[in-house]
Amino acid sequence: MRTQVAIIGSGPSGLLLGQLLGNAGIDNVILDRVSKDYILGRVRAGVLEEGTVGLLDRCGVGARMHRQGLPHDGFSLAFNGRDHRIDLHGLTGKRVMVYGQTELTHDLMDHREATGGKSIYEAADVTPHDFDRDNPYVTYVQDGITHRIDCDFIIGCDGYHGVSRRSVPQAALKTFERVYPFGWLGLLADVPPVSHELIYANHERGFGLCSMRSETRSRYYIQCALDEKVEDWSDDRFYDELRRRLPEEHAQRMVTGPSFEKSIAPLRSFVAEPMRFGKLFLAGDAAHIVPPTGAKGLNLAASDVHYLFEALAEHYGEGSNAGLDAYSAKALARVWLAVRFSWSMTTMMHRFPDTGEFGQKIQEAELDYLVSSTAASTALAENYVGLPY
Ligand code: RFL
Ligand code: PHB
Repeated sequence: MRTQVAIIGSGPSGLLLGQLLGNAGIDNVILDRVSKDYILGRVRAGVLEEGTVGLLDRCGVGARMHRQGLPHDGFSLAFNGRDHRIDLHGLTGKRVMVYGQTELTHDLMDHREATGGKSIYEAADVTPHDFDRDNPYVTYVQDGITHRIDCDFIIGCDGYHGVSRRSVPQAALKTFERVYPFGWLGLLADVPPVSHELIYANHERGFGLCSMRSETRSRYYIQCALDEKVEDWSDDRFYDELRRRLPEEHAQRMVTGPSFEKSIAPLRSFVAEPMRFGKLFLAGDAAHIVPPTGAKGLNLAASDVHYLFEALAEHYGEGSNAGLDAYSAKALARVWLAVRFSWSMTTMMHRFPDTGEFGQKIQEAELDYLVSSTAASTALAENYVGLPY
């Protein structure tokens, strides 16, 4: 088989890029090692920046998001028994959209199928070859047979554990990493959210987050130790712990009900530089990971895809490689701003092993300053709604 662009990974980055390329008449194939249903079973991001919303509209897949998504004009920071609203719209003129990654992925998969895009699921041993030469290709195994796809470019959209980044010679790659000494235990339940906006809570027992997927579905998280087992957390134990970390007014109002998903995610900051090796380009989690506290992971994947699509369109449309040559530096500049923001939100909101009483007071003072200074609130809001690209 031959295509112009072979995309490894059918998560949000791969699907978004595939759709933009397809709409522009650039032939592409998406390969994923797991099935569509498996991908749609993962519960992940929930907050989309305006840039991400715009990109989905540009792809032609925004209709259901605009019908069912929840535009949010603000969120709350809770600490010291009270909560304080950050007026995103008032401070920046922008808002965010609460719409689950699962739904967004569903919309992109449906649209790809409807527009005749080629996707190969359950492809084993996907391997990029010869991306340092003129004629790269990808091989994969299906039903015991090895297949080959010749292409102009290979795009690694295969997440943190994917094969693309690992195929690059170690000496050509510099990585930066911070592993946090805790995780997030998340729960999904069909109960009305405790508040109509998100609440990020700092508490001496640890961080808590009240998010949602709709007006009837809540997504809640609590900071937990890395060695915790999901099986040890009954729904009741989870809700009790979350309530203890919230201001009284919210704790009392919380409606509880049986969960249908519960999982623990570790927290990490990670960046691999550069994001291009000859004819192989990395995008999204394949190149960088941020802790979810800033709600930036999926949104960074979208900005990478924006830069890469523009560069590929310029290559095929005008025969210029300027965009492709600039891709890594351009994407990394925005990546590092989001890495900094996610790290700083994580540091300010979580209980670390050495936080202690002094650290707790410092966090509360920082939060106090953030919510009482318009300059500080604006800086927070500007980062949260997404820096321009
Ligand atoms: P994905 O979604 O991981 O998709 C990668 C795809 O590649 C496939 N793959 C392979 N295919 C072929 N061969 C191989 N060897 C392969 N290895 C892997 C996988 O099967 C998969 O289908 O990466 P992508 O597309 O770059 O998207 C990134 C986002 O998924 C991620 O950044 C976000 O989910 C992060 N994130 C959040 N981001 C936000 O912007 N806002 C949020 O509110 C937010 N909340 C979150 C989050 C991530 C979380 N977890 C669980 C990590 C909350 C959580 C709890
Ligand atoms: C979510 O709804 O899953 C979510 C929202 C905000 C975050 C992280 C996760 O910062």
